[in-house]
Amino acid sequence: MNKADNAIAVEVPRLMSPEKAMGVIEQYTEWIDDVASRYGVPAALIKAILYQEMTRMDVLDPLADLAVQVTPGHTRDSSTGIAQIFGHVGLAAANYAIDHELASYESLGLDTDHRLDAADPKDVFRVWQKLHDDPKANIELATLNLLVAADEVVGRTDFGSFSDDEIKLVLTRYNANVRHITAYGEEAFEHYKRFIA
Ligand SMILES: [Ca+2]
Repeated sequence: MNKADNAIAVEVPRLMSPEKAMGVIEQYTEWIDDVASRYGVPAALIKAILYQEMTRMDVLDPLADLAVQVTPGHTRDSSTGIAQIFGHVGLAAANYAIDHELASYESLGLDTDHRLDAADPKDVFRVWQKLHDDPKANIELATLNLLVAADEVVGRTDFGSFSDDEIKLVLTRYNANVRHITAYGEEAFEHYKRFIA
């Protein structure tokens, strides 16, 4: 589901309280610091996305995940796991890491004997399943997706040099395929500042 136009989702109960989301972030804080330093993405940016996505999950999210699992050939996709990543987005992030020699399929826990292909439902489902089952992989691919987003909307990945608006654009791009700052980007930026402090 695209949370950018969640006119329906607003009415359904959320799955996680802010306190629960903070608890999950606390639980994975060492791993977040690990992937942050490995890929040069600020830990606060990763935490902002995790907080934003977890607190926006609602009862429809597990239903969409179930639909992916029961669809013949797994030809459906859904945003899944604590960073709410689509299989095809995680796959693109993995391939970005491979192409930039930042990681290998093996190091990402994606056992494959061929280059993963977004046009192949089996490959997309392979990544989706990892995203769904493994919170650490979900966090790592979310981090790589922030790199992909920065590269795409800012044209650089040296986050230390980013203006506030550039950070907001990256946070926005994580959620929607647009080039202007959205309410999501503004909100996630407030969490980013909170996690930096
Ligand atoms: Ca979802």
